[in-house]
Amino acid sequence: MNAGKLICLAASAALIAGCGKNKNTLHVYTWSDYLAPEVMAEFEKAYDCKVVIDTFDSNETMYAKLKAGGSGYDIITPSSYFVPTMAKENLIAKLDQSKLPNVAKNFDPAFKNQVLDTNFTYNVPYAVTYTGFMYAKDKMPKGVDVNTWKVLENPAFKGKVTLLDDLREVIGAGLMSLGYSLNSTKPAEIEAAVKEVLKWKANIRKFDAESYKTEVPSGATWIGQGYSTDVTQVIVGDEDEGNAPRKDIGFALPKEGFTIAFDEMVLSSAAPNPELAYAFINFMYEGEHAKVNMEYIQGPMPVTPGIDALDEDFRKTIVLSPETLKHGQVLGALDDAAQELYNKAWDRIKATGEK
Ligand code: N2P
Repeated sequence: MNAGKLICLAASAALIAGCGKNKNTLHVYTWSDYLAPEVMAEFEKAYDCKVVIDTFDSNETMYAKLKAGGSGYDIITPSSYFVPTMAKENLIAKLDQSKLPNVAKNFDPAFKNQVLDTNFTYNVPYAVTYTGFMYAKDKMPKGVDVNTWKVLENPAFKGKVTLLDDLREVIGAGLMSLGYSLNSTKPAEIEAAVKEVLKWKANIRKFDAESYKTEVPSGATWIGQGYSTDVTQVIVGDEDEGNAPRKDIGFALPKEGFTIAFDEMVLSSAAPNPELAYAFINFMYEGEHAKVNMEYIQGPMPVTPGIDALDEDFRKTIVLSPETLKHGQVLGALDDAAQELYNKAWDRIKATGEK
């Protein structure tokens, strides 16, 4: 018997399950480029387990997969506004806060007004992203202001724009461009937002939530509606991956308003391994783990000791100032009637032909 086996036999029943080929596995379903590999490796070491990550590119894709019975996931990270829908459908379980001491201890109240449910009934805030434009600086014609949604109607960008394949982000952009609330439920405003987006359509190559990350850097796309974390990852580069920093890429937050959306760690009601899932959420709220994770995702997690440990210049880049945040709007949940209006509006935007 080797030493490893001996240690296993001496360990608790829970840990024995983690030995050898029957290793405990934690299945996480999340957005791409959104968990630091080194933090995952630490977790695997600490809990003698394996973390398996599957990714989705929109809340709708994630939801459709879960509804179709595709589960086996322990932790999922929907955006805040999507949590009530998942709870109503019994896809996720209420959280036992007593199993999450680090969350109670370390949640940073400075982020409170960006989080929808601060009771954390089903959700523990993971990270926040801001939606704006990733753009190629050298492709911007002289005098063009990219800090406005109106840039999308400029004929100079014909075929050179991508928007997210995400109905709340795109209809929300139309609403904010017109000075309405990101969360408007007024039919006339939603109708006006559809018209606004259709005005942009001549410039739009496609609706896609992933391709801008490579296409803006390659020059195929000049402006891509995108998430702050993804854009900053490209601008900063990643030495380990052989990606040089890209000073020629910019990120702009439109002055009429931009989306603030937290993604939440939620526990699947069908989680094969809930205890390991709790351990994971708690682990992510340790200061050092949060710090390393933020350095990888290039966005803030609401974990006070993690934020405090960041290099000051980096902290200033990812934690937006109150002045900048004033122009942001938190993406909120919709009731069924409003959701129906948005779904219909989205179908019209996606359908070809209508201008
Ligand atoms: C993907 C980040 C997506 C965040 N890297 C969506 N809120």
